[in-house]
Amino acid sequence: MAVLNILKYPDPRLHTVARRVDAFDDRLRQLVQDMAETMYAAPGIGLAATQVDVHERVIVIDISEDRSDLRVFVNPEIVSTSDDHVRFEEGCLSVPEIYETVERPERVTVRACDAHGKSFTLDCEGLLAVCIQHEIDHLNGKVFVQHLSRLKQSRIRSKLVKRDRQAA
Ligand code: GNR
Ligand code: NI
Repeated sequence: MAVLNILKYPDPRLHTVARRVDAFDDRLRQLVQDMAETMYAAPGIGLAATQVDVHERVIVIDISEDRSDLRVFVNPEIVSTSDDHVRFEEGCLSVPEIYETVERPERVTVRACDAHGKSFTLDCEGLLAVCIQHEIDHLNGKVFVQHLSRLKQSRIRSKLVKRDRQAA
């Protein structure tokens, strides 16, 4: 088990499009374990492999109060989305201490595999729907700030670069 390093925006590696997983082996299950440990340590409610510089289509999510409901999504696909949209204030472990409102479909149906390659379909709404869409964006190389105006993106980028310089 290991807590992995999380890439921080504007790291260009966050814009890599992840490949599909084709081997449901022990290496994949170790990655899932390490991602779960990293998410719980952060702490966060979700983590995409992209954020730990592994460019494979793997997501972990736990939105439960007591952190006891780990969900694993390998090769997730959104198979349908609601016409209704909702606005939600999002944050991201790769964009520390920045919170901005993003509008997304209110409900999505996701098809994915678990860590053993067994496929399942899940109807998501509320926080789970927000989180799974945020994580699938990461796998497609998209960070949530890319849903904001160019001006807001450049302000966030400057703030994080400046903060990073001061930390160094
Ligand atoms: O921990 C997280 N919280 C969160 C809050 C609102 C909307 C999305 C999220 S996901 C985030 C963890 C993360 O960065 N996942 O990629
Ligand atoms: Ni994120």
